[in-house]
Amino acid sequence: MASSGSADLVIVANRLPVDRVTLPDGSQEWRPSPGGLVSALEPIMRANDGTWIGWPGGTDQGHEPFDADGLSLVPMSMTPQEVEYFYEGFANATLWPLYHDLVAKPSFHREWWDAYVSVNRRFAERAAEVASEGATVWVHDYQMQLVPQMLRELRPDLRIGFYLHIPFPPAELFQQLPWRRQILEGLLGADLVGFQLPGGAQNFVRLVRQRVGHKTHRDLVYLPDGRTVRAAAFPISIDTAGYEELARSEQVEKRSAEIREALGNPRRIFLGVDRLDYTKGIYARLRAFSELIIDGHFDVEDAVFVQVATPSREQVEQYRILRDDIDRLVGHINGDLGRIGRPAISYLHASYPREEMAALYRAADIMVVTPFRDGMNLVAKEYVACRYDNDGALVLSEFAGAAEELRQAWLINPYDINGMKAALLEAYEAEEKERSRRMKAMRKTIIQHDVNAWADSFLGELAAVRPSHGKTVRPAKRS
Ligand code: GDG
Repeated sequence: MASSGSADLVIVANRLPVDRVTLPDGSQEWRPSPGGLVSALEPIMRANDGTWIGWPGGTDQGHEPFDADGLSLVPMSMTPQEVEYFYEGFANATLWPLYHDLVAKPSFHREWWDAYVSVNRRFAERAAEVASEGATVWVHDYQMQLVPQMLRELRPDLRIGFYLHIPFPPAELFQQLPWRRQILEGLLGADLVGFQLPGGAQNFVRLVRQRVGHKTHRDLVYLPDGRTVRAAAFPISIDTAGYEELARSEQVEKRSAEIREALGNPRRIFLGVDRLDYTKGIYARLRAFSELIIDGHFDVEDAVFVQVATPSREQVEQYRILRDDIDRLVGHINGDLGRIGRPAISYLHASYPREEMAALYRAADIMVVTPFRDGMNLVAKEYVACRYDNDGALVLSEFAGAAEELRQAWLINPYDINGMKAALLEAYEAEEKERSRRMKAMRKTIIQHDVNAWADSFLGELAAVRPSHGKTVRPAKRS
């Protein structure tokens, strides 16, 4: 057994919650990249002397552990070849499309798999070094699926949880993976395996029974060594109160009015916010919107579409192809339908601060979220959190995890362009009373199920899986 460190709670994720940025004078510093996950885990990290292990991006070597704002961070280096084989390759060109219903074709390469194994091993070894005796280690997402088993072999004293942020595919698709058994065994190193939806947990248990041959009963897997692994759904959420507070700020209110003004004060503003990813259905939604103009339902004076597409995974070929496709489509639509000073689509290929996102959510009358497959989709929840006025309409794909909770959205099938057009038009024409009825109900859901409830529920269940084992994670002190 490796000698133990001092952290009672260890988070293992592909990325650290900070980015390495180069300043104008050439010097470098760490800058927090505050996402939902960090704000959810931060209070628990503080209450438990937690440590976060992850890659800070880039290929600099020899990073040292450091503290940022009281959080203890352990940066993991990657070589250029690991970035290519492990990150861009196996994680984002094999697993990502395979786990998203084959929206794109996954590539299988043996040397990518080898890099996946060795990077997972390095992360597991580092976690084994920093975790204290009986500590809790929470491993995150599809890039790290072998870590639970590798870590268990090094440190059987640990309580290990794993959470998958993306969908877990049905057996019919997962079966294609040449290394399917290794991935299942990797995950079985955890005491609790968490998924966004019950369907993902069921797919996993069924595959374990069929492919690994372990006995299972409902959400439990019985291993030959006497351990029990539980697989269950923990739908992730957002810092609802934090978003609402931001949305209510004077600065955001002012900026949201400026955005409407800059767009020419149209009657309705449609909005899309996504990483530029082929799973998000950006192309189909822009086509649907443009066809509503062509069909004469409204004009560019009545309605415009703002699409924020945050740059993502730009070294991966399918993402470059997607970017070109969207560039061409937007050019085409604006060329055909726009007027001077009035493009039909305002397309922004950029990343913005959180305040700007909140201002956009405030300015948008119709939020359009149309993924072909999405684990949850936090954008949908963020929009609802910002609509404290109980106004605004959400058009949401049935294939986003969020659709299981946000039942009052205008639900659509993104493969059905006519159906999507009909829903966009309905949302466009909806009376205030109807919008408010739906928004109120959705707000109630996300106020109750926020990201703190998510983290508490996962860690609570993890402690319950093996109650007699390990230390108990102290609850966060929240105001
Ligand atoms: C994965 C799963 C699951 C986007 N552009 C900017 C920006 N964002 C923020 C959004 C939101 C987050 O990024 C995106 O989260 P999503 O959930 O929508 O999608 P993925 O990135 O694919 O996330 C997904 C999630 O993990 C969590 O488990 O829901 O299904 O695919 O928070 O606001 N934020 C800022 N500027 C931007 O330009 N500040």
